[in-house]
Order: sequence, then structure tokens, then C-alpha cells
Amino acid sequence: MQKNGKKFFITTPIYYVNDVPHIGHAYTTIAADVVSRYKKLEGYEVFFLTGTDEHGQKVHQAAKDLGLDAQVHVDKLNTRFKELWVRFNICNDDFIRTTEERHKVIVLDILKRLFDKGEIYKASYEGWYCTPDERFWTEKDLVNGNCPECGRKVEKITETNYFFKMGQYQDWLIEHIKNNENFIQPASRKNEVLGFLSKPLEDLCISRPKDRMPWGIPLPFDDDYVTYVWFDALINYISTLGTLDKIKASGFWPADHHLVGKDILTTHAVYWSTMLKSMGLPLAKNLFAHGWWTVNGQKMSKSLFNVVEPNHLIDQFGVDTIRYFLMREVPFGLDGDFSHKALIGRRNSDLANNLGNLLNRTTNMIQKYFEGTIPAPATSGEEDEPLLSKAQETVTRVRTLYNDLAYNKILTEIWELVDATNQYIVKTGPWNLAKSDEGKERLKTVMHHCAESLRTLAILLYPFMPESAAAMNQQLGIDTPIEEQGMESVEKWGGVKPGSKIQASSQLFPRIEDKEADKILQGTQVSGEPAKPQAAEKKQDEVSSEQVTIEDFMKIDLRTGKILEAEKVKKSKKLIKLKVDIGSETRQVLAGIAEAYEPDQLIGRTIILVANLKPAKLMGIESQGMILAGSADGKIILGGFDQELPLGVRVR
Ligand code: ME8
Repeated sequence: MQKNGKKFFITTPIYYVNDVPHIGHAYTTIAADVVSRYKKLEGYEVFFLTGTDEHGQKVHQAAKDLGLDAQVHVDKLNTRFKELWVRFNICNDDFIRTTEERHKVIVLDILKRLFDKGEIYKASYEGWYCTPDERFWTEKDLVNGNCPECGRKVEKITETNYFFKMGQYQDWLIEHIKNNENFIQPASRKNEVLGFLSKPLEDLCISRPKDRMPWGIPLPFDDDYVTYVWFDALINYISTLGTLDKIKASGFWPADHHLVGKDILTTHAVYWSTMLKSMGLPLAKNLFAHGWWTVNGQKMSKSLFNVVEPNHLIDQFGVDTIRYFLMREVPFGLDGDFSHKALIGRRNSDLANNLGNLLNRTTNMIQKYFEGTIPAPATSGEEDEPLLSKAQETVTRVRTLYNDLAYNKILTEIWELVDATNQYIVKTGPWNLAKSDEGKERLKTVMHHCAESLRTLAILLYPFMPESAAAMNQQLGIDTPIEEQGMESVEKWGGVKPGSKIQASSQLFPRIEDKEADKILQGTQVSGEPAKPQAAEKKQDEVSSEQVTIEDFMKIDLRTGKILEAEKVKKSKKLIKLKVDIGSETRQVLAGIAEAYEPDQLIGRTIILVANLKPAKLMGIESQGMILAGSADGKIILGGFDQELPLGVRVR
């Protein structure tokens, strides 16, 4: 593949490490990965940056809640992001952490330069502060007295702080946005930013007094303050490249795309743009603000428990099904709802039925009619031309659609080629052609075209589903990896080599059968949380290789309790009904321990109760918790303590 000598720089937000990553973070990162991979196929030298935002109040608070030193906390949590990106096959070229020295020195250098230039000044300030968003608002910004961004309560704060002279750039910024049509996409978001800029633009408070919030980069000109987390974080997009001289020399700045969620568009469009202007650097070419995912209709956020845990989803569905679903289901820029039902639907119809089937039937027929060797085309027919021109049309359209990051339209186009190829098979009827010598000549062409269409599809799909595309390439017996074939190889039809040997393999996208689908859906119905992966169930007796965070563990409320009453449940061999005192209340609990304990043995025992387990009915009787026990060789033994503890004590 020819390199085109051009550079391309794309970024995701750097994510807060106040909690573990969720599917919303994966969404932006996968979207950036798709474009990176595509641009590489086009011959660009790509630089794809992601990372973690490790300073500020949110992160400080999260560490405090866990009783951890902030640095220890961020060192631990950033790996959760890194590991997830490996699982999702994210090909980022750098992962920047704002607590790294290489980032801090650049932030300090920029602050010093701007201070020396008179772009930063000290003043006393009274304003409304939204702690979760870490932003100051003026009275007029508030909506019904609350934060205009997140709707939460704000508190009045009077403080002396340092300010960046952001307001002076208002008119210039409005002009820039108006003159550069693609600077902010989608257009609706651009209008929102212009709306925001129609009110007077205040200067930006860029410091926090250390005695209120110590977790940040100390200001180089006043040790009593740390840098405001956004001023620090936004600089990641250039600190990755080094000093100002290096940034200019790198050829990667200005960035081609900053991908962000709509929640952080203003900070990028307004804070970051004015910061760059004051530093004398050009603005990024494009800010794309995508929409917001909800889960089963509910708002997803790290502080809510209805988060879709991406590792569980990967265990259940595989990486490429999730990458495909996220990019296909919702137009980039609009909000979407993540539902397991829709995910299963996409997997079964688009991936298993359409694409998977096309691959299977093609490789099977080449196996059957040509002993697994891709034939050279022989006699042409009138059905060929529509397929060939469809493929060329698809390549052209896909290339254009990447300019607008129209992922779902790109995939729709690609699936039109999948459909056209399936129809080509129906129209040409290989099974009939195979019946005569003349037909067999024609069959060579038909099978060649099907293989070529699949090769083209593999290349077009590679940015979205790299693993599956590589598997398709391999099944077609092609030795050259997709990365080396590049987009130029699909500009012309016929790249698949006659004589290549088909590598038969298992189905790429097995259907999720109804029974399995029901099981998955049942596990996600109530809270929107994913079902436990089956692999974990099978390995009950092994130490789980899946790690949970301390936060996950702390969601389980374990309490000491005393068994007051115990009686066997009629018609059940295993169940005993218990009355358990946990200090603040008495619970009715069913335990499957009747084969191990007589009711009388249990009364007066101190046990450990899972106190926040959702009540469930067993044999028509409600159980309001679960008591902990272990078992070996089929013998059940209740958990307990070697000394008495008061009732209702939290067990950790
Ligand atoms: O804002 N739907 O970090 P953050 C879609 N550190 N995307 C979502 C999402 C959802 N429900 N939830 C999160 C920060 N995202 C700052 C950024 S950049 C210099 C500093 C994605 O951890 C989306 O990209 O809160 C959103 O903008 C980002 O995660 C916010 O991540």
C-alpha cells in the first residue's frame, strides 16, 4: 500500500478516573478507532490519542471515598481504561495521563507563558459553583437556580482566584465558527455553541485554592493554588506532542478531529479554542460532538448503577458485534438507547444472516465446486455488471461519508453491497450452473466475483470490525493483511487472486438462538445491568480471573444477623425459612441448607446476610436476603465469626 505522505491526528476526550469505564466511553473511543484504521488504509500517517483525566475534584473525591491516596487511586483506575481498550482492539498511538510528568511540564510552561503575557490575572470572584461539573456559573447562566449543564444544585462561592482572559476572544471565536463551516459538527451543535456565545463571555477561572481542592498541578506563579482541571486536561491534546516547538514541527497539529460527547462541547469549543488562540496555535480542524447513550431508556452515568459493563458485553457477544452495533445503531451526533434486544437483533439479522451467510455460502460453494480454489473468471454474464458497479459505488460513497463521520450511513452502504452480492448469488444460481459444462465455465466467474466482493467487504469492514475482517481475509486464502492492501486495492475490481485456497473455518457470527437470547434478556430486564457471563457460571469453583473493583464490592451490603427462628419449608428438601435479626429490622430469609442443618441447630447463630439483595420468591415465599455459606464435597457450612459481633454490623 502506498503511503500518501499526509498526517492525520484524532483524539477522544481523556476520561475521568473517578470510576471504571462504561459503554459511553467505549463509544467515543471505538468511533475514533474506526476513523484511525480507515485513514491508515488510505495511506495516512495517523496519530490517535486517548487517555485519562486524573486531577480535579471528582477524582479527588472518589479517592477520598475509598480511603485511598489520590495518586494510588488514579494509578489503579487508569489501567481499567487501558485494559478495556486492548480488549476492544483500540489501536491508539498514545495514552496520556494528566498526572504524568511529560504532561505536567507542558501545562506549567503554558501557564507561565500566558501569565507572563498578561493573559492571566488574579481577582476576587463571587459565583455559583457546580461541584460535579467543576464549573463556575454566573447568576444569569443558571436555569431555575440550578446548573445549566447538568441541572444539579449549585453553591455560592466567594474566592480569590486566577482568571484567563477568555472574554476578549468572544467576537473572534464567533467569526471563526461562522467562517469554518465544519469546525463544529453536527450543525445543530454548532448553533448551540453560537447560542452560548450570544451572551457575554466571561473570563475563565483557572485556579482552585489548594485548601479547598489540593489535587491538581500547582500554579507555577502561586503555590497556594492548583490548576483548574479543565485548563489542565485540555492541554493533553498538545502535551502529547511535546513543547510548543515540537508541536509545530510534528506536523500533527492542528488535530483533524476532536471527538467528544455533547456534554463537553462547550468546554472544547470555547475554553480550548480561546486557550489555543492565546497560545498562538491554530484551532483543531473539527470538533464532532456525538450524542448520548441511555441504557434501556435510563440515563447512563458512572454515578448510576445501570451502567452497561463493557467487559461483560464483550464476554457475551464478542468485540466486533459490540463495535458494529454502536456504530450502526444510531447516527453519530444523535442520542441512542442501548438495548440488549436491539443488539441481539443486529447480530442475528445483519451479522449472522446477511454477512455471515454470504461468507459461508461462498466459501462452501468454492469448496464444493472448485475443491476450495478460487477460480479465475471465465465467461461473463449480464448479472455481473450491476454487482461490479455497486461495489465501485460503495467504495466511492464510503470514502465521502467518512468526511462527515457518518458511521451508520457507511455501514448501511456496506450492507447494500452485502445484499447485492447475496442477490447476485440468487440470480446466477450457482447450483444450476454446476449441472452443465457450459454452466461450470460461467460458475467460475460467479464464484470469483463473490470472492472479490467478500474481499472488498473485508477491507471496507476492517475499520469497524478488525478481527472479523481479518478472519474473512484469511478464509478467502489471502496472505496479504488488510492493513497492507489498503483502500487503493478496492479502487479496482479483481484483486482476489485466482488459485488462492479457501480456509474453511467456523461461523464468524453464530446466531444467538431464542433460548440464549431469552436468558440474556432476562438478566438485563430489571436494572439494565448485563447478565453474568456464562463463563463465570461454569467456573464456580475456580478463583475468578475477573477482577472487581472495591467500588463494585462495596455495592454489596453484608451485615451481621442473628437467627431468631428456623423452620423447614413444606414440600422442599433443601429450604429452611429463617427469621433473622439484623439490628435495625428482622428479615425473613430462605436458605438452601436443610440437608446440612436441623432448624434447632440454627437458632441463636450469628450469620452474615446479604442485606441489599433484591427480594425473590422461592416456592411462593419471599426471601429478603441471602446468608453466606461455603460448601465442600456437597457439605454446606455457614459463614460466621470467631467472636461475637453486635447485630447489623457491616461486614467488609
Ligand atoms: O468529561 N453516551 O470525562 P468523562 C455517550 N474528563 N458518550 C458518553 C456517555 C454516554 N452516556 N458517557 C460518557 C470528561 N461518554 C473529561 C473530559 S477532555 C479534555 C476531558 C463519553 O469521563 C463522551 O465522549 O466524564 C463524553 O464526552 C465523555 O465520555 C465524558 O467522559
